[in-house]
Amino acid sequence: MIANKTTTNVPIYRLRNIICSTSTRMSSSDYKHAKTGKFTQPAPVLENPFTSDPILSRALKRLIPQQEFVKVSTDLTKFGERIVNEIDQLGHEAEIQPPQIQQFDAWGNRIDKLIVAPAWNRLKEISAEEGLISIGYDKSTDPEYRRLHQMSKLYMFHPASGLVTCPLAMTDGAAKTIDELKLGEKFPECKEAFERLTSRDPQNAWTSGQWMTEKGGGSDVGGGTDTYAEKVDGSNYTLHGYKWFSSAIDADMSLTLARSIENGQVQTGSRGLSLFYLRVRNNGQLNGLQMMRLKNKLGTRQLPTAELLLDGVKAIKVSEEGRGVPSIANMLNITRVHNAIASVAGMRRIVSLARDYSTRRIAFGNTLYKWPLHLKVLADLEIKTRAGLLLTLESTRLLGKQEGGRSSEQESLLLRLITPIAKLHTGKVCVPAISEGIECFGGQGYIEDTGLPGILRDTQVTAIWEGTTNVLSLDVLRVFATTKFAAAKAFADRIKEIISKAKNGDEKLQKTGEALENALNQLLGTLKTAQKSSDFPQNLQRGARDISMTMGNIYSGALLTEFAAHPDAFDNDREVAYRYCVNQKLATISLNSFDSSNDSIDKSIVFENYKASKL
Ligand code: MFK
Repeated sequence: MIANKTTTNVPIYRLRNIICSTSTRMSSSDYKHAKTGKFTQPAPVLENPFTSDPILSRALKRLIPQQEFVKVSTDLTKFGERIVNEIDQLGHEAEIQPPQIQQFDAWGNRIDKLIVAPAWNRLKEISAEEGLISIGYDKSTDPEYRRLHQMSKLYMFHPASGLVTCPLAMTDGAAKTIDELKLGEKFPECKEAFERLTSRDPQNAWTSGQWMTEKGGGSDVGGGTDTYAEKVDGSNYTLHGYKWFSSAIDADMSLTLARSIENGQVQTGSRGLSLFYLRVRNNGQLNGLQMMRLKNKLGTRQLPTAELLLDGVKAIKVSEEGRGVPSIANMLNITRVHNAIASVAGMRRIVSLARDYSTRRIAFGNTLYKWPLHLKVLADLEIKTRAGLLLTLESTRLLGKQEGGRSSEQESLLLRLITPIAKLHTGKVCVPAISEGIECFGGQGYIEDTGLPGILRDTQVTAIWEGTTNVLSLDVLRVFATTKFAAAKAFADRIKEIISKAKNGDEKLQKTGEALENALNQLLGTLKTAQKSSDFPQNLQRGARDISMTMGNIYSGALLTEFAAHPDAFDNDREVAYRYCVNQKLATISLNSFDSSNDSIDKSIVFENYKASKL
């Protein structure tokens, strides 16, 4: 605590307690320690990510029936110990031994040998053993709850996984696509693939790639895909093209998009794309592709991401002609949930380490956590992390309900809407939050071998991967349009249901509910007015991000409120919900968001002092 300012005359900006200013006797044996190096700092200690998480276990207990919960919680506790004692070290080893490609042998033969860290391979084996994909498809468990089990496990695993969670996301997405489109019934290759993608046997298990991105377009897939498919016979094709960002190229198979050539013609745009299944290797040899180079990335350096030349890849067309984008959307909607998990998991990791460090590090005569200024930063981070976790668990809950065949119409609409919102909101919030968390370690946060900078580097991608914030905001508008705003109504109904729970609570909870209600009214009112504008629906595009972020804020705040309104809630839960909803502006939307007269002003601001002749 800051010492009594009036009696000690310590200025307000000085943290040191006056007691520390007294002189201390030093013997020569004390200061000679300098020569033998007593200069160490306390390192933060990783705790079991399940048992040390303030809300995960309590949240799952409310979402999963008792009998299932006991099994899930036993598995997660055990897995948490394995993370601390084994997996985290492997993740670190994967980080410091990034992958390489050896393209030629000594004699000039093209070999394209991918070299990955032994730890990377071990982490993939552990993923299979632990059922990180298979849990989501395990027919012996209740389908409604297995996604909650799986995603909680991935949330714990992600920060320790050396980014093996990336291929796991794509593997899950591929399994889901095969399952959803019943590809196993049509193609024996896909039946085998599904069994292997969801296998717990490391010797048998496969991972999948998701090759969508080309030089012409990461976001604009329809406009930018220049991979062509030449028919061999039936559904068999050869693919010719160049994939610009292909994550985890040590995959066994991939799903990809290409344009079929029919009578020497191809159809341009999104409607010309079909979905193809391919094996990366046939009989140990690369299947008509070359690894051109590994990407030199800001982060995720553990992950072998490459440019691939597809030069006669044997592939099977698994979608109807021209239905590639809606088919691969099955994959996207799963990998986007994984992406949200990764964003929140990164936040949880840094908050957990910063919390521990604050009990060990002494500065200005006190352990860090005793300084209110530091504690407040940690509390703010903790609140954001809880909000992100609940939002992600909500999308997981809804996914489980749908897969279990128990979704109401409202819940199906909500799932479609919350998937892009959870992805974009957590992806956007986690970067500054993790940056703040890094700062909690002072200079040590900037030192590579503490392992801390990697957390920040690896998180920046979650705002970009699987669709940038703007692309995901446009997906929210796509959901509005395709459901004729029924999804927006489902959202409003869900929030109102939570607000009514808050109204029955104590004074703090009531105020929290009022803040939510005000924000919801502002969102709905603004949307309604925007719909009456003569340039509707084009005007919505300008405000897409404000709409999506506002919805993310409101949904997160509502979920914290619902958590706090539960009969078993703690005082802290009510305080957290209150602070999230009352102490910040949830609705960042206004009519200004949609006003197209701002376009020319934006342009003028952005391009001031720029070579105007270029525009
Ligand atoms: C640890 C975490 C790891 C995370 C994963 C790591 C791996 C990362 C690897 C990658 O980053 S892979 C690259 C990811 N790329 C993207 O996410 C692409 C981003 N761009 C988009 O999402 C665009 O919005 C999109 C390509 C989908 C736009 O395509 P279109 O064809 O211009 O959209 P259009 O015409 O609106 O929709 C075509 C059809 O698809 C429509 O169906 P119908 O034809 O039946 O009407 C849409 O309704 C449907 N659709 C589009 N998005 C959908 C969807 N359906 C369901 N869900 C969606 N999300």
